[in-house]
Amino acid sequence: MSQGHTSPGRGAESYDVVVVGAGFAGMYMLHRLRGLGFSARVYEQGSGVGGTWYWNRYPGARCDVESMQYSYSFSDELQQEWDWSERYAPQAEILRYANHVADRFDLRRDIQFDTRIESAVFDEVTGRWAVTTSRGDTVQAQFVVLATGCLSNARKPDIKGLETFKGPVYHTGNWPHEPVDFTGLRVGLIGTGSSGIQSAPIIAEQASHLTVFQRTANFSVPARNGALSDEERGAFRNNYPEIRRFAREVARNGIYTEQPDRGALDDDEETRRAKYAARWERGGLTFMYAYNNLGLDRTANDTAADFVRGKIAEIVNDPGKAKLLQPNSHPIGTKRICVDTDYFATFNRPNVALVDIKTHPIEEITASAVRVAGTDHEVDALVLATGFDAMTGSVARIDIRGRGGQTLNQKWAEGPKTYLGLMSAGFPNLFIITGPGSPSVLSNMIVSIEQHVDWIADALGSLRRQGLATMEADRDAEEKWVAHVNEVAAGTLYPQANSWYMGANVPGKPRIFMPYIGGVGVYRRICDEVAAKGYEGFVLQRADQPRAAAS
Ligand code: N01
Repeated sequence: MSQGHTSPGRGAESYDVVVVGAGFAGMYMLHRLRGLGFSARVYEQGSGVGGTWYWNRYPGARCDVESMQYSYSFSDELQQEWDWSERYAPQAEILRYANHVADRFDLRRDIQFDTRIESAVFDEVTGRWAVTTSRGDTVQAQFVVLATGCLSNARKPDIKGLETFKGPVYHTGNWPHEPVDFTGLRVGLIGTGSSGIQSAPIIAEQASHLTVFQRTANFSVPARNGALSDEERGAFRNNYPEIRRFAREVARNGIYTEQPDRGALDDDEETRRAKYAARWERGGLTFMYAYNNLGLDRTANDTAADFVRGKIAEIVNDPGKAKLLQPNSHPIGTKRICVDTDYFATFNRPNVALVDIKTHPIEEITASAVRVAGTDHEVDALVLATGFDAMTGSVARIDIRGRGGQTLNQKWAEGPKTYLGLMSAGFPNLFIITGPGSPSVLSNMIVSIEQHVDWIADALGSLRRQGLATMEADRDAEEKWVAHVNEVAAGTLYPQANSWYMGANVPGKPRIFMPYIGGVGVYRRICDEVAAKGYEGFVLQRADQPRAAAS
């Protein structure tokens, strides 16, 4: 393996590693690779770092994991010096943090911005990848790491007439970089997932009128956001070693919080309500950690769902609107639970309307209105909070060709297949960070990102020490892992929801539960054991060995 950049010059660059994406995953991957002396180049389609936080600038965008935990742990100096202002930092602050990290670790000199990766083709003779960019350059690399993000491919809905709308149309996942002013405008908002639920209250304050078009009512709990005090920051900073250890090794979802030791049906009604009420008051995602069987047992789940439905009825004055806002189509938590500030109360405002598009789907969008059940809802601007082609969408946009010219899209036509979510058989030296088959979107993403980056960095270092040239998932190991991922998911309530975890939000996408639901601690132990056993389930080869495909 070469060290340092080699052969500069247009069209002739060659690196040890090409990293695709300069979000939190790509930035940390670059930092680790540099530390190991690998030459690396990061390509980023945006004009700056930050990935999802670079694109998702919609009003009200903030993280739903507390910032003291949604932050890198790899540098103690970094986590001690950065001051988060609020419990859940707003998007602009998270983006400032990403830029601070890029500057502090001098990352920018190896990142090429405004450049998409169009294709990556594996050459079985040389054992290297040819990676082509949107600028027409082709670079060579021994390894490719996809740090493309799980929720990066914003999806416009296929609604008749959308292109005929005369006003501006915004997508929450691809928001303009200039401020958008809705003052005096009638705004239509389509979509009531996390993005719609975060943005509705802010848009309602600004616009003259907001119409929310709801297909599926969603469960949401209050964020209880607020300024962080020095004491609160200190409580984390002074205990970071234990908090980070717990998040990595014990918590299922990578978040430090008390773990429930009993099921919902082990308590009587009164105790249960008190526990839910306490969690509701505290706010945040960990509402679902009131009991340990809410994701497993429908009767237990119903108790939490009923509690939230009751809260919606308490908050929303109009009983008709309240009923429409109460989710009934899926167990609570099986679609990503939302965390909001005043979402349900927004429907008490006189300038906010709710339109049910489940019973009567949108017929069409005209030049100035959204037509539902024969009624034209006149709007001046449209906000699409319609989500993403999640987990596989960004990977699918790259033409990736492995052994025998097979494309990754062909291989994944029936659903993504990976070993540990890290590699896919037939695609040597191609790694995916937080890919399908790993805990990924079911966890605090930064915990999972750091785990994957460290594992990949260690693997590359190990290959180099042993003089090995390629690493590839074994097909048997991959099949067993895919079966295990499905089996664990089938034991939960998650597959009951039409969620983006299942690919259900994209017409024609195979319905497979994509992330690994076994928990980040369990998953980390599996990955560590695999590495300790000499990368069991992976085929490792020297450059001079015959390049037989993995069994
Ligand atoms: O997207 P979504 P999102 N016609 O897919 C509706 C993370 N995130 O951007 O449910 C009409 O959840 C769709 O309806 P339905 C977080 O992990 C985090 O909101 O398919 N409606 C749904 O209501 C989150 O889960 C944060 O019936 C259509 C909505 O659009 C993930 O990103 C903030 C439609 C899409 O909801 C995605 O969230 C934001 C159509 N044709 C996002 N197509 C935080 O950290 C779709 N919909 C807080």
